[in-house]
Amino acid sequence: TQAKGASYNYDSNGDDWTSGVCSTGTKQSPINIVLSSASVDTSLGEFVLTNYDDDSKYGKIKNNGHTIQVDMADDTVTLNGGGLDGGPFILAQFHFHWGTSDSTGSEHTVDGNRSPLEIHFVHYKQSLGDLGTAAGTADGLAVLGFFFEVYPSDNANLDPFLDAISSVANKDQNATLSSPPVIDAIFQNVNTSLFVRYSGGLTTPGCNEVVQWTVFTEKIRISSTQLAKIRLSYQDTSGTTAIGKNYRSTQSINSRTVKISYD
Ligand code: SG4
Ligand code: ZN
Repeated sequence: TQAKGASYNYDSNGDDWTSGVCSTGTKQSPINIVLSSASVDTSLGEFVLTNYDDDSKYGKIKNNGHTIQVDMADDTVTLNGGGLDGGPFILAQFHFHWGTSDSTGSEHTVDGNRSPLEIHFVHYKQSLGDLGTAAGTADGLAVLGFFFEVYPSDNANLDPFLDAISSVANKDQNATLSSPPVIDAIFQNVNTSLFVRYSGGLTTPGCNEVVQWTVFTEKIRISSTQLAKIRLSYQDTSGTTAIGKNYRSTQSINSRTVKISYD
C-alpha cells in the first residue's frame, strides 16, 4: 500500500523521507543502470514525439518546494512508440532533480556514476484519461529521463530557461515561460534511439509502481556556472533554505530486467 500526500524532506540521509511513506514493493525507482547487464532489445523501435517543439504548449514554470516544474498548457503533446506498452501517452509536465555540487544530483546512476542533473518528462496513458488515474494503474505512466553533463562552456540554448528558473526561486512562485523551454537543447543533443527501459515507480511519495521508465544514455551539456543557477532554488516561500538535494537514493533492482535499445 502507498501513503499519499505526506510531506517529505530530501535533506535527511537514507531513504529521504519518513518510514512508511513509500511503497515497499520490489519495483522501486530510481536504480543504478549497469550497462553490461542490460538485455539488448533492438525491437523496441523509435519514439514518435508529437508537438514537443511547439512552445505554445508549455504552460507555467513553478517552484513547488521540491523541484522546478513546467506544466503543459494542454494535452496535445504526445509520446508513442519506443516499445512503450499502451500508447499514446500525454505529456503532463517536466521537472528536475539535482544536488549540492556538480558530482551529485541525478536520480538514476549509470555504472555507479551520478550526473549533476536529470530531467523527467512525465506522461500518462491517454486511454486512462488523466494523470491521477494513470498514477494508480500498472504501466499507466511513461517517464523519459535525460542526464546532463558538465561541459567547460555554457550551453546557450539553456539560458532563457535558466533565466525563468531564477524568477521562481522561492516556493510557490510561478511564471509564464516567455521563451522556448529546454526542449531544443535536449532533442538537438540526444539521440533518442539510444535508451534503456525498465519497469519502476515514481521517485517521490507514494512511489507508485506504475512507471514505464526510459532513460537516455546520451547527455546534454551544461556548464558548472549554469548548474549553480539551478541550485538557487528554495524549499520555502522566504528563500531561506535551498532545496539542496532532491534525488532519491537508488533502489534494489530485484528480479527486474533492464532492456537496452542498442548493442
Ligand atoms: C516531482 O516531485 C514532481 O513535482 C511531481 O509532480 C512528480 O509526481 C514526482 O516528482 C515524481 O515523478 O518522475 N520523479 S518522478 O517519478 O508526476 C508525479 C507533481 O505534479 C505524479 C507532484
Ligand atoms: Zn522526477
